[in-house]
Amino acid sequence: MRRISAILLCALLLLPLACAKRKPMEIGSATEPVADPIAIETAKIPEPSDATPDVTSASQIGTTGEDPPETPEAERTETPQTQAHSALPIECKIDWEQKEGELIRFDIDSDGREETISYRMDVENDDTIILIDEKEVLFDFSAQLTEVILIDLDPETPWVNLLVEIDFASDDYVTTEVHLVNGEPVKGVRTEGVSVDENGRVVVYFRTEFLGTRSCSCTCSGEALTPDTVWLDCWYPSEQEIAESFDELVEFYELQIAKRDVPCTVDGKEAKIPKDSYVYLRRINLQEKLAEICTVDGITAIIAFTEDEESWRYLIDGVSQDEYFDNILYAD
Ligand SMILES: [Ca+2]
Ligand SMILES: [Ca+2]
Repeated sequence: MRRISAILLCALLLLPLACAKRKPMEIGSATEPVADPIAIETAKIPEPSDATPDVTSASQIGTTGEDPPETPEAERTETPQTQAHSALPIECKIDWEQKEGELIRFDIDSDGREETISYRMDVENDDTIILIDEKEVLFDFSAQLTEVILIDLDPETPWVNLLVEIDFASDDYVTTEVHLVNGEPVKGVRTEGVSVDENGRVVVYFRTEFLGTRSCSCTCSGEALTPDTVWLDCWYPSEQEIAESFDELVEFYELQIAKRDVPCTVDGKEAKIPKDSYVYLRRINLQEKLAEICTVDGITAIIAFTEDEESWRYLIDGVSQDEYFDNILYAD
């Protein structure tokens, strides 16, 4: 069951006050519906020692460990121009049993007036529409809105950013950056699925077909969501998991088996991964087409690969990776 949740982190928009990291906080869930999605359950947040706790829009979404009283509608919209709200962000996951409508209120362009961010589905045209007040941002493909994250990607710009994540197929997430300039929504970069890590950094997910269909990720910076490194982290089993669940890891295609010696480099020197080695992908560099793999025996090796443009499969030394490894699972 999908849930609605929120994360408050900080970085001040309007005053050069110190930042205070905000813990993820629960807005509510489908099993525990809340009457008002804005009335957010709060989390314990350490107050910055040199900053005055804000009492404006951010605090209406939730600040300290005490549950805030419901804020009357009139008060919510009368946000002072001089507010010093902590620039969030809020992570708002969409529950598909949730009614369409208002997601959140926040002054996303820092003009002192809160915008209402909502969404609706255009069933006839199979569109998803985000509304910032009454201004429509159209996502014109068959899709399901799954998440909206408000985050200040660039403190130099006066606006905060909406990261609108849509699942346009089954678990094929596309995220579009949206912000507001002079009252008009502007669409920015489009990328794959994103999340915010515990340090408030945006993590973008990628899919690779090296050693099977795998998800990998890296942190990104700025409004262009520029990857912080060309090496993408992949999920891989821990030594403990390998020791305790070896057979399962093989059964579920999380370890591949070398069918023959595999050319590679180890510590910068030419080497070969021996036939019958069990390996896993740890990191991948899609720009330079390098894969860092480990054997369960603890050897770390770099494999250079190319991509066959016709089959979209990866080649090692000109030969399909399937000729080198067994137990590779692809997913469409
Ligand atoms: Ca505003
Ligand atoms: Ca900004």
